[in-house]
Amino acid sequence: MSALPAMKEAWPQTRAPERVLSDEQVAEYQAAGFLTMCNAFDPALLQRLTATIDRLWNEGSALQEKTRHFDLDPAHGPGNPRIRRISSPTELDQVFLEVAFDSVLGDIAADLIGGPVKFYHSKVNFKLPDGGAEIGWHQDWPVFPHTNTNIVALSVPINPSRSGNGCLQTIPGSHKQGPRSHWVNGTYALNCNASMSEEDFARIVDNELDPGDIVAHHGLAVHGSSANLSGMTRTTYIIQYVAADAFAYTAPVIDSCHRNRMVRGEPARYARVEQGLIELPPDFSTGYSSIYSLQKSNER
Ligand SMILES: O=C(O)CCC(=O)C(=O)O
Repeated sequence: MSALPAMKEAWPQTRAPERVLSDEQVAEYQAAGFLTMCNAFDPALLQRLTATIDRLWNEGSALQEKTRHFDLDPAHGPGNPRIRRISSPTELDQVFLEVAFDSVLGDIAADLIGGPVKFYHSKVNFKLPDGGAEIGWHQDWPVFPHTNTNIVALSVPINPSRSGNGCLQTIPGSHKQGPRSHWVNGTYALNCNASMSEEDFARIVDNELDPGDIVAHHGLAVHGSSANLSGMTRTTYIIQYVAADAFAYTAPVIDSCHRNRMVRGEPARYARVEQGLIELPPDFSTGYSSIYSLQKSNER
């Protein structure tokens, strides 16, 4: 793996947000809990990001067991590389930092959050071909609850993301219905499948995207994705941002040396606390395997 440059500690630095979304786009996000932005990502940066992910995939292909960064499918082996996720890629190559902190994504996050923004974590998800990696219905916030729910994930597709290869699916308006339980009979399921109603299923939106597009989803938006039934891996770089005044109650699911670094605006002086009873995830301080492993035994 390439080492992080010595300037890691000095960069990235926060900067003032630039308004990039229209009032209509922000209103759509607030109403639906997600927003698709077509051709919003810089093509040259996307090219560098794609080349770096390809390089990391090749480096990870030689691994025999999972590492802090590489989560491997049980079928992974020599001649059959099956990497499911690269966690915290911002620690592996500067291009991931540039995308998370220094690109339009930081401005989009600031527009959607409506103020100063912190980085929380990031990951590259590989949805492997031939039936790989169905992700059950879930909300992000209950997996890493913060003092308020003003958190947003931005997904950058690296290749076309379609219904047939397991694109992100969202339930419009679900973010307004509050947190759902991610436990089933005392076992942590990391999904809220049990809460899904007929009405939820009837409203599912398939967010079909091309490279260059971006999709944002709110931390309480119920989302998931089907198995990849195509012959090609579906790859997405996902960055989780949180409002500067939101502070985590629990250990991170994905550790990152960049966690809580400011992306846009100044650090908060006060935490904003939303009232309510918060269902906690298990104690992840001793490690989090991956959403794939944790959800494996649960039918969608
Ligand atoms: O990659 C996807 O389709 C969804 C990812 C997701 O929801 C997650 O990793 O929490």
